Amino acid sequence: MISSIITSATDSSLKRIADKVYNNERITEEEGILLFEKGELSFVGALANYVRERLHGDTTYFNRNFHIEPTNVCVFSCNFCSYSRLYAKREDGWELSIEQMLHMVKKYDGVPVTEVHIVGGVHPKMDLKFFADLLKAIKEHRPDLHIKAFTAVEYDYMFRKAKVSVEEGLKFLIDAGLNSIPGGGAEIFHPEIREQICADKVDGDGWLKIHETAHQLGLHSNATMLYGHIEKFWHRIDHMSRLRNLQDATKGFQTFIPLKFRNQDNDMSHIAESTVVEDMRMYAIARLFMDNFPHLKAYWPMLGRHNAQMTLSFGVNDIDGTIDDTTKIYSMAGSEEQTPTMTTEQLVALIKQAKRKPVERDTLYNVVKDYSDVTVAEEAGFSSN
Ligand code: V47
Ligand code: SF4
Repeated sequence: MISSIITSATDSSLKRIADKVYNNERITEEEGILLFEKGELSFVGALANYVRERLHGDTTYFNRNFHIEPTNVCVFSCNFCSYSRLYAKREDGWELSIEQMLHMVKKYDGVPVTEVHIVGGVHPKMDLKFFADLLKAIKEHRPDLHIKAFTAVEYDYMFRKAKVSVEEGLKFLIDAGLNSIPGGGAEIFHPEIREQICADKVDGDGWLKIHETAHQLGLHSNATMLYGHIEKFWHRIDHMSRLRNLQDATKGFQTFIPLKFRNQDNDMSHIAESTVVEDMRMYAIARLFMDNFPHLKAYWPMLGRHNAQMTLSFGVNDIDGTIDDTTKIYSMAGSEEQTPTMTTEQLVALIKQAKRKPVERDTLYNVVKDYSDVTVAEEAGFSSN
């Protein structure tokens, strides 16, 4: 199969890239850009699928988690954000107390979730101590629950406000119960784009520094990239290259998550969304370029479950979790997933329909349960209509 992909490439540079992928050699930034410019979906898709199967076979991970979004009030004003309400005019804003958030955690008592994902707007009154108290309260109630919390944007603001270094701040939160860091806030690192879409929050170097420090302290983290708006292909490669370089140094990243820009109700609504073909090419090229990232995730609440299912043939080996409708960030940005809920049975059915092997993982990719031989009840299964 792979040899026919290599020989099918008519362009000699593309053939050279296919050879490199086959021989497990790293592709350069120039080659990454060439893939975006010239690599047809069938070509990059087949190569990415080859890499995916070399790394993971048919295994497709998901996890059982739920989200807490402490607030949608935010001091920043990212142009692509449909979710935040400016601190200055807090109409429609919500601000949850520690008691309210603990109540959300308690709703999962007896439910076998393994992770809580906490992320929200940047509220000036929710400070380092508030969040440390929140983590402590959650751990006290449910010590085994993995807390994946706060983006580098939230950390940058809360640490600067508390006048502590990144290292001091992270250590403080680790002591309170923090277990890992999600990948949000990365957007596009290159200043040429960042200044146009999210000028006032932490810059690319600051984002990378926070993840580097977290890795040095023994935490794992994820990385995202917001694509499909005003960026050019080379900005995507620049972004992925910075992540790939940091990963060479720390090996602390687990998963790369390309996030498709959604254009509803934000200041970039005039920009058309990327096509499904472009989305699949994005995933495939990410799989080929990010050779030191063990996992590639499609976040189904944002992409839609049918397209997420398709990504499993284009390099993706993880489709996140059975999250319930506690996350608003994508429904507010125009995702077709207005109430993003999938039961474990539906997720398993979705993965099996794509002829892959569903495996429940915890946040650190330890296997919780292999669902290969579990028969999914038809009426609970995933409908492809
Ligand atoms: O950083 C905001 C994105 C991110 C829009 O680490 C938008 O496991 C598309 O990072 N269109 C936050 N995207 C969410 C996030 C995440 C999600 C799931 C799993 C993990 C993980 C991390 O949401 C933001 C931003 O890039 N976002 N607005 C929009 N209109
Ligand atoms: Fe605030 Fe995050 Fe929205 Fe930017 S993307 S405005 S930092 S909530």
